[in-house]
Amino acid sequence: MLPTTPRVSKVITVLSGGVGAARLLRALSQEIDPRELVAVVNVGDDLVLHGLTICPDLDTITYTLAGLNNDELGWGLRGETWRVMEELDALGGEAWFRLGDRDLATHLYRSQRLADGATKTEVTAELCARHGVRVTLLPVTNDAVATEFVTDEGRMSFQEYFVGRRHDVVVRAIEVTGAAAARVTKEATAALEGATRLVIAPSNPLISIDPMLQVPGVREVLRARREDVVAVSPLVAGAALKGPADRLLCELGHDATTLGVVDFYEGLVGTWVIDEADVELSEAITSRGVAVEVTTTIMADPQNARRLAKVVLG
Ligand code: FO1
Repeated sequence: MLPTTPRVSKVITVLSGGVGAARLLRALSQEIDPRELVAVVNVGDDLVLHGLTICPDLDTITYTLAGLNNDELGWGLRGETWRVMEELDALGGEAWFRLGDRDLATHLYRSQRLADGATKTEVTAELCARHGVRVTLLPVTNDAVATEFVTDEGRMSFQEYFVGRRHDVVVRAIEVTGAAAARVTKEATAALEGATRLVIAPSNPLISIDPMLQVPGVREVLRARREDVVAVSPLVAGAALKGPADRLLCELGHDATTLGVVDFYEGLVGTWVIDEADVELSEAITSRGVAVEVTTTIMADPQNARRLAKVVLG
């Protein structure tokens, strides 16, 4: 099943990582026809484990839009059971990256379809269709891309750092292997070039959005369409709501504030949406020639999420 460009006149394309993007997409899909929404999704966190291809960001968004997400964990399916992991642990297998019994079906399905010759784009469309997700989800590339960390304790894969070490190790550099040679898919290119508005989700700039910007062609489209690009800051008063964005920004020499994120995306964004807690940064941001909208960016409360969606949609 090939994903088709949505048959609607307006398309909003959202560059997306995991949880923050999933929540924003859910709120946006309550404001507009979900068929008008496309998520171009990071694949730098993807891994092969037990011979299975696992795509955490694609799955987090799919499960969230299908209403099946596990809110407590922030990943995986709600009402999950862990019998396979318990057995695997008892066998002395690799059970540190926990795959729930039901979640495993997604990875089995994807891995078999990939082995059959389907692309990640096609498999994503199939999984979305099965779950009744009407937002179009597009992996940025079908090629292998892996975000890796150069740390004080050696080089680590994404999930070794993120889950294995709970992102509690000093990072010296982030490298996205395969990105320079990866080809952005034709579907993602069409979604980026044809959208009426491009949105950068409040995902981690360094490990969710930048791996996509490193795929040749993506950054260039954003730069050319800067006036149509709206970005939501992932930081509130200098802190990330989830994950290590603030810590990583600091460790890699950026300012761990919304202003630091604005500078990180220099030349790519026309309008910034920032949290009320950061209102005092508005002047500094506009002085960089960028428009600013101030609202609540914390989406835990559905009312706030919808308010944010309205601001993003302008
Ligand atoms: N995150 C964890 O903190 N621990 C896990 O065991 C874990 C398993 C897991 C399985 C499937 C999946 O799609 C995601 C999973 N995550 C887990 C989340 C994931 O590692 C990260 O949150 C993302 O990669 C960061 O966006």
